[in-house]
Amino acid sequence: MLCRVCQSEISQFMSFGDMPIANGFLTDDRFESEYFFELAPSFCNRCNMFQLIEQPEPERMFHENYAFFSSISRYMQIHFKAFADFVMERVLDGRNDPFVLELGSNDGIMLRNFKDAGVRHLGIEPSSNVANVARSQGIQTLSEFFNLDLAERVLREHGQADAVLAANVMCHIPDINTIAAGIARLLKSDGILMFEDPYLGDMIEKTSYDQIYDEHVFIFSATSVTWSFGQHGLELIDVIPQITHGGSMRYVLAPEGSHPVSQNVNDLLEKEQAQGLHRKETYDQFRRNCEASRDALRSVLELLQNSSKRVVGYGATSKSTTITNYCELGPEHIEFISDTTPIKQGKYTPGMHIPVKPYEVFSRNYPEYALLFAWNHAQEIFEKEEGFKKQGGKWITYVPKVEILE
Ligand code: DWN
Ligand code: ZN
Repeated sequence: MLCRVCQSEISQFMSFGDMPIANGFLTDDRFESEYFFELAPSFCNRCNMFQLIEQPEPERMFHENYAFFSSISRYMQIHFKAFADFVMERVLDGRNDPFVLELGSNDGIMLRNFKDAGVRHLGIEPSSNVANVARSQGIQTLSEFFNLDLAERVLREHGQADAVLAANVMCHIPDINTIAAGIARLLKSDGILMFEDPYLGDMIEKTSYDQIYDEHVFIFSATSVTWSFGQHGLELIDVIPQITHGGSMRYVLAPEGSHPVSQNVNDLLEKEQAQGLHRKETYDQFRRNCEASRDALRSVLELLQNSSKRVVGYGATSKSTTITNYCELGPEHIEFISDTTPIKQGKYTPGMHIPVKPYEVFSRNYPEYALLFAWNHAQEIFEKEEGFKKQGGKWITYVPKVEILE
């Protein structure tokens, strides 16, 4: 297998085994024909990109029934308002009739802030159901996959972009060279590319291996972003850590030489060296950490199962598909998973087929334990689940370590 960035020979350093589509929540008549692939990560010694060996076809993951709606979290709405404000202040301020392009704009959670401010904008969102939500709110959205042809069309119809944005999107696109070339073509000579994604340093530090699933073909670091986008004349000029999704990084890039490079970039590159993100041994240790985490979580749930305790999952996240399948947790361990997303409710989780039920089923009859699959939203969830705790309910978490919270 060749690295998706630099075409060096790469091989997997571990396997999570056969995995279904992470967001492929399904009805029971689909169990027989469910699709599986081998989820196996790899690390390129040359360009330092952490990547999946195999990724299913994009159409299997992003389609008219895409199950994740960004606006489901109140905190994420606040986060994206702040992201948009940051772009308006740092990039758009003082520019004449600026144009903002967002890749993977989902239900318009970020672009709605530009729309409200009267800024020219366009979202590219291949999953048509979430794109339709954005359109219904007057947010300009095209429901297509981004590629060089589309970049040319956007250029013809809207002109060059002052800012190209992406949040939790860039790490989903396997053909990173085409994307980077397309963005380089679209950006004004003083334009800015900003994207944020789960950060490799956080994932390694916290053993949050549930960031690894079909959609996340890459887990970026400052080192790998410098390499991959540098090939296309885009320079990393700033990095800003984010607490979202359990530890993310916002990367700010610009046409080479057009902007000063912040000291933050060098500091983070040095930190990544010190953390050993370039060393094979780091990933061997990560594999051992994943195995230990899996064994610990299984033990806790088997113990609770043997003492007939009620355990319910909280948040049918994409991430939970990696956890339940890798740890082999099924309905015998987890009665159901509570989730507020209507399209997931009444269905079963991919692979392990745990029922997904509306939140009210959880709150009407609290279980003794709730396994927090949406651990990245812990603060928001703990705030609204005082009632569960008051009734003696206990949370089980597994990031950064498996524990029952007292
Ligand atoms: O990168 C991606 C991120 C941004 O979103 C995508 N590949 C897919 C998705 O990943 P995820 O499914 O792991 O994201 P979340 O935000 O951790 O999912 C939270 C899930 O939990 C949603 O299904 C909604 C649900 N939820 C809930 O039931 N009650 C969430 C909150 C905050 C709640 O209070
Ligand atoms: Zn490489």
